[in-house]
Amino acid sequence: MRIDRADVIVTSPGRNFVTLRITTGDGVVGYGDATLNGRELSVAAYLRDHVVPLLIGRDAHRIEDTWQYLYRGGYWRRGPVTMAAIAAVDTALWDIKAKVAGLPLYQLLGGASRDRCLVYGHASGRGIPELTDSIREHLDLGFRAIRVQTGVPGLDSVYGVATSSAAAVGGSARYDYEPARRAALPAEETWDTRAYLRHVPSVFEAVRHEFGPELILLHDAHHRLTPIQAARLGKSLEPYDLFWLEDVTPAENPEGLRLVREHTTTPLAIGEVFNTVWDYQTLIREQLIDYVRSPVTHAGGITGVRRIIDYAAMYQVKSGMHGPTDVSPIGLAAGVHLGLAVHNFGIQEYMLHSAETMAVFGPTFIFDDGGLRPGEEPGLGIHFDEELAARYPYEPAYLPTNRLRDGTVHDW
Ligand code: KDG
Ligand code: MG
Repeated sequence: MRIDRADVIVTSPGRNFVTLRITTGDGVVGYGDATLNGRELSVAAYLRDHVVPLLIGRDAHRIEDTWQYLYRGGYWRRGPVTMAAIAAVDTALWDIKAKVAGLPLYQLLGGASRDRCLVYGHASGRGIPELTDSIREHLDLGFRAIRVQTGVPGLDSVYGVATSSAAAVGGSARYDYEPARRAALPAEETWDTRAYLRHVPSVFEAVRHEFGPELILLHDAHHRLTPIQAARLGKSLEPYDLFWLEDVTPAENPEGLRLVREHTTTPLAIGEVFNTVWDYQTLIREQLIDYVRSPVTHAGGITGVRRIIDYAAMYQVKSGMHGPTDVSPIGLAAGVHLGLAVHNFGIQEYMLHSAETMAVFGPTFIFDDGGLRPGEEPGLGIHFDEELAARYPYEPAYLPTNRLRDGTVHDW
């Protein structure tokens, strides 16, 4: 079964997405997600100019060989652009293989290990009353696990906090947080670590007081702390029993998590910006983390992320795949198939795509009972509407940047 065509589609139904469509000689079509938030066109060019020509004529069934060929054969390994491009090829080939087999993809990955993948949604508020409303709205939607982010007194805008509440937006519009803003240049935010560290424990105290001990709560520190600051945060949040505390320190310093681990029993998640199993080697082997965050889209596809999750399993570390709106419904569907199959699934992030996005991608996954199920159609379960996609051309959009009060650039 030879690959006949591979096409890169950039569409922007509310936000930008990069999709790879692979077509075999006998007309089987597979889709993969290659969206890299704020750097979309770099992956589109990498695919179009350097990967698509290598795919034509290859056997579509040779997924592992194609993965190794693109990974090792490129010489310039790893990195977000390369690994998002490989992810798209890998996902599209798994989609094709499952369609040819006449089975939903999770069946080829070993079959279901559970009924559904538990998901967490994003609640946020500029202050506690808005946050409380947002948590209630998520509970009404059926979420059983909720990420909590709030404004910090003295800071105008903070990562993870929606600028308008559900009541203000209404209808089918998304009201949770969308980090990339459509503009020619990135927005700049101001950050104050001391103000943040003082404020966050009081937020979780208020949330536990209002919602009780059962509700599953998570929090994302978004790479901004030093190890000792992260240790203090983890310790101060212990009374509120978090499911996880995410990305406390930047990705470049994995050893820093040793210090964090020595000081706190709050579970730690990391890895949404990691691309390969090797990025996790120290963290998993030394049991410095509890959840691996790589999604299929950014770490080499089903093949790459399966390697990470299988390695993590040896150390009782579980999956917690990234699922923001910048992972397209294709990437999310792939994560749900994989999550349903692996034994050491932990939780899946589910940030809800807009109605426009869902209309373009047509995913068959089902959200019910606090979890996602992939559906039973052969393949990934994606009905991509190319005519509709063409009506939404690319628009520049960037993630914000961050500066300390004295003007120093800080991790965002
Ligand atoms: O593109 C970057 C976002 O996906 C990221 O900021 C979201 O941290 C994030 C999360 O946990 O969803
Ligand atoms: Mg995160």
